[in-house]
Amino acid sequence: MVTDARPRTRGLSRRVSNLVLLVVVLVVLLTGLGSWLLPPTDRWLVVAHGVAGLAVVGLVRWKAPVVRSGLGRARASRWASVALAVLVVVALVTGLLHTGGLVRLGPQRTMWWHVAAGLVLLPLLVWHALARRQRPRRTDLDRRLLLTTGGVAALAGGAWLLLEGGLRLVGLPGAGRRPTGSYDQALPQPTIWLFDRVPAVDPDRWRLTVSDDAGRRELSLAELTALPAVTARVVIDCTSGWASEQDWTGVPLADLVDVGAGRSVVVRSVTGYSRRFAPDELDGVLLAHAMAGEPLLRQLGAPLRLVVPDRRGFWWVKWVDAVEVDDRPAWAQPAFPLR
Ligand SMILES: Nc1nc2c(c(=O)[nH]1)N[C@H]1C(S)=C(S)[C@@H](COP(=O)(O)O)O[C@H]1N2
Ligand SMILES: [Mo]
Repeated sequence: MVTDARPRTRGLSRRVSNLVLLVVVLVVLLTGLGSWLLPPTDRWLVVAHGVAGLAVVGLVRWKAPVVRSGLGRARASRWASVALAVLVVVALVTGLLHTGGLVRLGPQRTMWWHVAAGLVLLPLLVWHALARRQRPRRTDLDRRLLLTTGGVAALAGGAWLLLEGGLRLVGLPGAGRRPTGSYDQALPQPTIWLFDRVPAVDPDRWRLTVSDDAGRRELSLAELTALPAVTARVVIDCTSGWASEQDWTGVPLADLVDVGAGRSVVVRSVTGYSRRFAPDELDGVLLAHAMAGEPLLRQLGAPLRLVVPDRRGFWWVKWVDAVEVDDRPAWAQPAFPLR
């Protein structure tokens, strides 16, 4: 055995541990946001998010001395670093509380605070990483780094298993959450993505405008509900941590428009909120006018909303009043709605 190849100290230099922490926090942010882009049956990015989050908890021990000496220096910008640290703690604590089963925290859902902390800390993190830049060196990638980060990853994975097992053992509600981490609710929770508003729609004057190669036509609510309808049991799973399985009744979107190959269909709300779909993404997509056999409630999208199996709630456009086919590709839209 080559004894002198063994690391002399177990820890890493401050510079390297700062870099490792930065990478892990970036992984946490990317897996969190990335999981919103996957079907709600996919678990792996959510698991990776949890494991990476627990790794951050483990890395606090390394960071503590760095924080201590940083606080000692009278830099004005240290308060921005303190704010970053507070936001990281808020994100970790709310993540754990949600995982345990505390779905509401004050005026908002626990997941709302978790996401808000994550989004606000992102620009602070970028600033912090640039202002306190630590240059990586090629020689950083040595055996010690590999062993230490491997150890941290293994510990974080173990902590994740303990946490999940503990939830089941104690019988906390978190044991029954969906692959996305969402909690089942008897009814969909009226949810606004960012800045949208519940509009006032008069169902008598409302029209659905459909435009594709066949031209442009308008349908009244009576005409729409007279079309052959499908009823399907589909789960809506919102990124704010709730889900609800319902029977939705509506007209298959693919029955209403003809989306040729290489084109896409944009589904617009009265409010301006919209989502775009490729022709091969229309399987099971409904323009629903009823839920549980009753016309939609105003806040849940009346008179017409989208039902999108396999997509998170933000794809389920509410208060739809236009469906348009054009030549743009389906990816010609922001990954997430901006309103
Ligand atoms: N026009 C519009 N549609 C929208 C939203 C919105 O803010 N505006 N929010 C989306 C989000 S984030 C979710 S989870 C679902 C929530 O549907 P619900 O309010 O019926 O529960 O609607 C989606 N459709
Ligand atoms: Mo949502």
